[in-house]
Amino acid sequence: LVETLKHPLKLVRLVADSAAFQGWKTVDAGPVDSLYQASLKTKTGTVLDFGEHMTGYVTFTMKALRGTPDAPVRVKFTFGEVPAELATPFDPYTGDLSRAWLQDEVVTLTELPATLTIPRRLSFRYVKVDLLGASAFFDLHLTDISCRATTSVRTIPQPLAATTPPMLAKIDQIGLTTLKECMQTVYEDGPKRDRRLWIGDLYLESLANAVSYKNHDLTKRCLYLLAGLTGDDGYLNSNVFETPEPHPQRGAPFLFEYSLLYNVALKEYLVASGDRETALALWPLAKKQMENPVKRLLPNGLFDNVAKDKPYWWLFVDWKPELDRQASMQGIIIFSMQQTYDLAKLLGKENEVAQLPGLIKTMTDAARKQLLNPQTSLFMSGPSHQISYASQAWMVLSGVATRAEGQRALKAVASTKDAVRPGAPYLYHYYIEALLYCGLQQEAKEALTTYWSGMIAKGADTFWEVYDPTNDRLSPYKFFPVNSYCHAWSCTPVYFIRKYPDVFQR
Ligand code: RAM
Repeated sequence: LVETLKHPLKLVRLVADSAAFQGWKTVDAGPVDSLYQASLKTKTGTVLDFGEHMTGYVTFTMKALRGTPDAPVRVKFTFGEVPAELATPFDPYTGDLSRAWLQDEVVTLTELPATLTIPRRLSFRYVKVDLLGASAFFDLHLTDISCRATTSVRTIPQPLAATTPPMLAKIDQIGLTTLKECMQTVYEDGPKRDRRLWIGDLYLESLANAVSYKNHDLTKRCLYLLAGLTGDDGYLNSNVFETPEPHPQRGAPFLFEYSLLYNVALKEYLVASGDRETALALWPLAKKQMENPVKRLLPNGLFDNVAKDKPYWWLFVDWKPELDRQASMQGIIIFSMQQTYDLAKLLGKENEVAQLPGLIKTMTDAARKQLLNPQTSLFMSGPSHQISYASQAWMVLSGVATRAEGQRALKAVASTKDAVRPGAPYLYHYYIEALLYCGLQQEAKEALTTYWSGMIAKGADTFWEVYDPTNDRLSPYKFFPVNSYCHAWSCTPVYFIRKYPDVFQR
């Protein structure tokens, strides 16, 4: 990891503002020295602004100002990626992920002066300092606070063409920061939460990395880490941890589509790096993942996304509880089979997956026959014939729709009033990719610009895990401060802008 020492740039004040993201903004509140020189008793609640998002270890120094320290001092530091994290009370906690993800750290100092490093790695731009306990017989002040920030990024990506629209250049820059912060010793999903390697996030991060930082070794490391932790059944775990020793999240449900997307990530890695040796070594694992789709293939050629009599598989697609996943899963499976077959061809291994072309045909024909509504040009999903962005995107990316049909479906969904919209940037990525795939270049550029510039307008300096333009407080975890505000899967404008310069750089 590369380490950089960072210091706060200024003090800020939190101001409630219904027009600001999640109801809170910051305004300047003076130089950092005005905190360092004053008694902390008069400054409790002060917020320091480091001016940019960082991931790393925080060290501070506290000293006596007057009198003799005769008692312990207790301080609370609250770290936030966005202002509302500092202003929203964490308790009573209503979220369904661990309360401990929230970055409030209480420290007791038994003697002064003291210099202390908070053991936990933190991810933040802002930090609030609250004095929780001090003696009436002496005064104290914070005299220094800094962050040893880490990342595995060592290169500076190529500049964009001078013709790039300024907003797209800005989106690219924030995307790069987001990616850099998530690139630690693995591709983390978010440096605040969950701080681990998920296949879906790895796939998108490695796409963006391949056209920017080009740290192919990190991609290779992650592919091997996942491979080495495969379950006894030979199928991939959706997410793994590196420390204290590499291990998967045992007992977590099998996330079916992530196991398939591993193959796509491996293929993309081979194409980007030319590292055949790794691709050949991991090929048997990719081949193995291709055993699963047929296990839930119905006689009518559709994937059984309900499979009541079979063990539970998590079908993710997007953070959107109401989304019917039948059509999306059909598309993801076909897409991953095509990509796996392409990988096989690159490695001269087609004969080992000779079943794939036939399966692709069966599943494609079934989708065309049963999911496409020729009257509306839209793909339907599930018993309620649900219309969603997810279904259209995946029917396009899988090649189920012809180019012309794809254009019609993606145009139609945008004007379908009750269509289920994307819930998170993860699905937005596939939606943009689908627009490009079927030749809607201008629409792709507009959709990308509108969505990601929406976050910038709301103050983002890294892109978020969840973003719904109509609901700032949306959270899949029932408590928005626990959302991740620097999230891997949100960095992919970097990939689009750099991969398709003719569309995005002029
Ligand atoms: C969440 C994380 C991660 C994602 C999984 C499915 O825990 O946001 O990025 O891959 O869900």
